[in-house]
Amino acid sequence: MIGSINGKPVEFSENETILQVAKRNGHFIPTLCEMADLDHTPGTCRVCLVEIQRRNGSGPQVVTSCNTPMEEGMAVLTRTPALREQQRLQVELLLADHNQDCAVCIRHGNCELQDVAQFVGLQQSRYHYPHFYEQRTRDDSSAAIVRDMSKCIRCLRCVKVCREIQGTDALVITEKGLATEISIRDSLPLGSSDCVACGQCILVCPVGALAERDDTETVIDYLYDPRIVTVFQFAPAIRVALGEAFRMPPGENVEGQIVTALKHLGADVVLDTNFTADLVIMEEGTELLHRIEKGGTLPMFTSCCPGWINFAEKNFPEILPHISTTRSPQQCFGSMAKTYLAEGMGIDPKTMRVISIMPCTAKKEEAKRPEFLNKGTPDVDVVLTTREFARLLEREGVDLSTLEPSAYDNPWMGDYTGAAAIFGTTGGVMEAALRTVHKVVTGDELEGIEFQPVRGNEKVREAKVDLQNGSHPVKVAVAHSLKAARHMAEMVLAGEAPYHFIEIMACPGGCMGGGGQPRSKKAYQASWQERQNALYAIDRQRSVRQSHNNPLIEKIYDDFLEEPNSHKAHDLLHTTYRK
Ligand code: HC0
Ligand code: SF4
Repeated sequence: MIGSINGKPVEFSENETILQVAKRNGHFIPTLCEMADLDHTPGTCRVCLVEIQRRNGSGPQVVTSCNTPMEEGMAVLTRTPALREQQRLQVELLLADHNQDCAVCIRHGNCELQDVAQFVGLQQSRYHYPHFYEQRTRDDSSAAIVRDMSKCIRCLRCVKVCREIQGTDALVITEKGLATEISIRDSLPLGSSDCVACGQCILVCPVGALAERDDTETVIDYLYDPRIVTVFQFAPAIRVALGEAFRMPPGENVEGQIVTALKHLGADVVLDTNFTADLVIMEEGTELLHRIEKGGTLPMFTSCCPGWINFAEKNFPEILPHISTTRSPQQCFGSMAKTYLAEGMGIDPKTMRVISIMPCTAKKEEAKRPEFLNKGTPDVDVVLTTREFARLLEREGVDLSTLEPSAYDNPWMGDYTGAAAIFGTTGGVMEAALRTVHKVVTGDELEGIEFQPVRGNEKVREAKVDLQNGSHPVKVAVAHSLKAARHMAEMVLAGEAPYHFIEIMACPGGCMGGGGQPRSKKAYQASWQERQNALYAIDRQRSVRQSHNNPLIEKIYDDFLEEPNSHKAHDLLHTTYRK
């Protein structure tokens, strides 16, 4: 089919919207509520206006391009004086009941409403009615996420993600017209609602209405205090995403630059969550084999994703015995730092502050769980998301893209294997575990190392691992997104899940798609593929690719933990769940 945009012929297929055709042909139309890869075109922001003339001569007519289909012979104009005037007025109306505290907003400089205000050339905001937005909710009851409805433009993207991707459905639309607000189901505060703190809604929020709780100030306090020894860890998925916040190509591995940047900020010790990912494989793999051999509760679920743990505790308490008792790598790092590392380096744990950089908002809540307090002190003192870390670096004048990489300066918890690196993608924890379980059961390394059947991006994947002697064929499944997790949990409870081991990651894509990662203005899952490719590339480049072959893992068991699942390991590396 053929039409025209701005006088240029365009080809299109049936059911394509004007916006889709325009984008494909390089005609820019500003949008605020639309999000293509979420299939979200509510038409509520009314910024994507275009002028159309139909083949039958009707028009000109102004329509929203995101939800108007392109038609045979249709002539579309995206830039006319009348349109500019209407778009400008529309943006002014959006700003009229919007809290305009832009200079102190967490989204300052990265806000899509600021972008459209620039696009329409707004030089002053003629209408501003604080009494409309001042009555709206500001909810900071969650340890992970702050909701400020005085900034909400009611694009409904968050409702869509929470309902259709996560199946959590914690957010609802209340009231009508000017009073419309995104609220929490059953009028609960966010912190005590069905919300699991996954942060996926933040990734799609175009403004500062949904954001991570900002803990950068606490980290700066620690860095500036000479009495405090700061120990930093950063997660597998950080190194392949942080560069995006500094205009580097998606998927660029900036691990060495992160070490340099942290040293520049005055960090005392910089180590890697990947080390404790290897440790988790030893503990979780051993636990799985014990459950299989001794008739324990099966299938066993992975336990490292705190969004999943929150979800299971809130929705499926009967399933908690199925979840591995092994703490997440973040928490194992915290407890090892304040015992093993403190002892080894001669640091008083009372003066030590463990600071995590995580792609995840739920990790902030995880660190505050009472189970992870040791004599009232948390094992992990503060968690920054990738976005907060980028802001911290900007505040301190550090441009990551200009730094030379450096190596870890500490022999204790800084080396890791390829198995640990892939924890950051869906399927990675499972693949890492299978590499080790295979060796433990058969005495041989998994042939070819890589286990392709658990790779990919389908929401649920399953595989069978032949452990050669045939006595332990292990059936596994991988699920990502909470909608897929719900499906798995229901299957297990119905006795219909023929698996031994199930990996669950709350965020689509796993941690690389975490709710704390740099967000894109263009798409919900913009640089997934590049991040995932980069994690697999790191794995291929490591000289050691199985957790059990990490010499520092052998050392920590020899010197400190005795053996996987020992009493000491249970005290320091395992946990319980809340019914
Ligand atoms: Fe993940 Fe993790 S892999 S949850 O996705 O297991 O956040 O990157 O740090 O803890 O290692 C997140 C990422 C981690 C943990 C690890 C696990
Ligand atoms: Fe829903 Fe996750 Fe946002 Fe909570 S954090 S409201 S569960 S999308």
